[in-house]
Amino acid sequence: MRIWPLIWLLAAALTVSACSPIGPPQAGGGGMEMEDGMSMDMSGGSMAADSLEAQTTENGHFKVGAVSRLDPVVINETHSWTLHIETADGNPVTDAEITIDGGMPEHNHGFPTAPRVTENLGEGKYLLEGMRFNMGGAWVLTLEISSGGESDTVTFEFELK
Ligand SMILES: [Cu+2]
Repeated sequence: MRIWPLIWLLAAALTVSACSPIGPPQAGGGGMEMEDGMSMDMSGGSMAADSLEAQTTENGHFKVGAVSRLDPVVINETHSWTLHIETADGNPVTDAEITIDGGMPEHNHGFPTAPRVTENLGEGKYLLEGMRFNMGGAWVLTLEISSGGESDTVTFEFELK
C-alpha cells in the first residue's frame, strides 16, 4: 500500500498550513489558507500601503511610521515594509534594534511568517521583510525598539477588509 505515505504527507501539510500556527485550531476564524491561490477565506482582505498612522511608542521615546512596500496590502502575499523611526523630538534613529511581533488577537494566532528587520536603510529607515497576512480581519503589528539605552514598544492596529 504505497499510497498511505502520501496521504500522511498531505495531512501533515494541511495541518501546518492551517489557521493557527501558535494557538489552538480556531473554529470559524474567518477561513483557512490551503496554499497559494486556494484560500478558503471568502472575505479576502486588503488595505492601502500607507494606512497606518505614525505613532509614538508607549513611553514616548520614539515616533514610528510603518508603510508597506506592497500597495495595496493583500492577503497571502509575502512582502516587505519600510519602518521609519525618530526620536521624540524628530531626529532619525539610525542605530535601532527592532524586534517584531503581532498577529490576530481575536483569533489567538500570530503571523504565518516570522517577519524581521533585515536591513538598516539609513536616515532612520529600516527594511522589514517577511510580512504576510493569511486572512482578512483585524491585525496588530508590535515593534519593540531599542536605541541609546532606551527600549520602547509600539503597537499598530489595522484591518484588512
Ligand atoms: Cu486569523
